[in-house]
Amino acid sequence: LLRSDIPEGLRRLPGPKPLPIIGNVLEVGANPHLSLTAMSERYGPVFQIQIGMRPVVVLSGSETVRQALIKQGEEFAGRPDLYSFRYINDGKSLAFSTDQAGVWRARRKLAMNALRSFATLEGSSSEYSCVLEEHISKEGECLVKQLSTVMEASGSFDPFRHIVVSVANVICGMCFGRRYSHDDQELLSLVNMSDEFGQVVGSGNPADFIPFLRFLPSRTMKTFMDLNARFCTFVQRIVKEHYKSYDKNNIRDITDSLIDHCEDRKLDENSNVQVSDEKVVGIVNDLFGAGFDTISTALSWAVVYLVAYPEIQEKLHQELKDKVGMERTPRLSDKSSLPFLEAFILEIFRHSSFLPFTIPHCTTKDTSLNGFFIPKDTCVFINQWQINHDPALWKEPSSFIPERFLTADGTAVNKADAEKVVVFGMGKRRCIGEAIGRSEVFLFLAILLQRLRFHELPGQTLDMTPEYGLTMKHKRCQLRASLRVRDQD
Ligand code: HEM
Ligand code: HJJ
Repeated sequence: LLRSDIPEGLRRLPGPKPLPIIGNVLEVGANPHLSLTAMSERYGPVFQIQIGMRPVVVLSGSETVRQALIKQGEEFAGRPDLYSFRYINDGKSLAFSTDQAGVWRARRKLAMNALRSFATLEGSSSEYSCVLEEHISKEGECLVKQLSTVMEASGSFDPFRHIVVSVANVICGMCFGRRYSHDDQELLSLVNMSDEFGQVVGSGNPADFIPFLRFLPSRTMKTFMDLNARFCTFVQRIVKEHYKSYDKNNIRDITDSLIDHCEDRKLDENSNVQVSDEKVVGIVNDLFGAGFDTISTALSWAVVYLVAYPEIQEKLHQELKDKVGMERTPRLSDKSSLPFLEAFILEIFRHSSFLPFTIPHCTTKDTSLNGFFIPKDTCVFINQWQINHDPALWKEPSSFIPERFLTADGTAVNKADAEKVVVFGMGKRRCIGEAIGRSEVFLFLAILLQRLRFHELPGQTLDMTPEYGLTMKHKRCQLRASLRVRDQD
């Protein structure tokens, strides 16, 4: 961009000097959340890097991100056309495609309504406040059994491997009206590859920006493409079965409700169809993918933190024992009486920042931020990790201290502090699964903490270094758990 192209009164974006062809790829490196946070200290909350030949604007700082995504929401609500996004859901993903504003808005509304109505639906008995609670409760109980069975048989377990199946079953219940066994090979082959999914889709993957890299053989890229193909085949088969048994008077799950929306539209002579049936029913791919990947990552981190901080684990169990007791399963309505658990979850979101960047955004028109000019169609990275570790917002940001979220008397979570944590994005593109995500993390954890005590394997040290990606995961590990028996400490 020439200086003369910048409108009067606006400044040119600061940032490191790019090398020819590769731009700043070397400085961004393998951990963009760390390198781009360091750059924000040098260049400020709005700066520009170049990945390959393409400029990317990086936003940090709570105020700047709020200004862009909320106050100037419309201008920052686009998605860039990135190479890897074309393979997700056949290029028809709700979250990753470059749908125009009208199409994206219509699909997002459908997805939100479907999620809301199938989470809050009445459960099968009065024991449960809603089907979401029923699914989590049953899968949570089943996970406790599964972990103790594996402990007896093998003496240790990989927490992610089992958590991901339980979490996938909750979203499968709502989306498809069915669940899978912990040994179902088809489901396992889908949900056990989310590391590769996240690595390819994570902000700053050079292959998204530098075309010649696409021709180099890459195992991760191949796994990513295979995974997306299998994902589509898996969902399409379920959708076909739903079309066959679809009954307008008995809408069983989210898939049925999306099919129903398409059928209704066909009967309506005035309907002005702008979104294809495929794009409507394809929403379920995103719900399923987002529904298992994010929550299983959060819970798996939670278990690793419990093992790393045994005194916190005991305090959490004690809180459950005091407030819920050992005689019944915890419920969603117990949340307000378990402030330490809520603080622990917030601190996991903040400290791990396992979603370091949102999905990349893109400007929808020429705009400006903090006095800097940003042209239309510029790719924008939002650094959530930086906000969650900003010394201007947090005391000792690198220490894991759940108590930082409690009020002085320790009986409640401080709402203002809770709201400073950013993991669901903000504004027009913010997560639509936030309520479900928070409920699942809370209730699964409450059930696990009530019934199990997690330990490290003797002689093994935990590696808590995250592996960079859309969702950052800890390295796979082996842990142990023992059942907590009633009336024992
Ligand atoms: C988008 C976080 C759970 C569905 C997002 C974004 C973030 C996020 C950071 C991107 C926002 C942006 O681009 O600015 C999380 C976290 C979760 C979680 C931390 C759990 C702890 C879920 C669940 C669902 C879901 C359970 C659905 C069942 C979506 C969808 C989008 C999205 C569809 C795309 C929205 C759009 O592009 O308009 N989420 N999410 N998420 N999330 Fe979540
Ligand atoms: C997936 C893991 C997948 C999709 C979508 C279509 C909608 C994580 C953040 C937001 C959620 C955004 C969405 C993710 C959907 C996954 C995820 C995987 C296949 C998919 C920021 O994610 O292993 O496979 O197909």
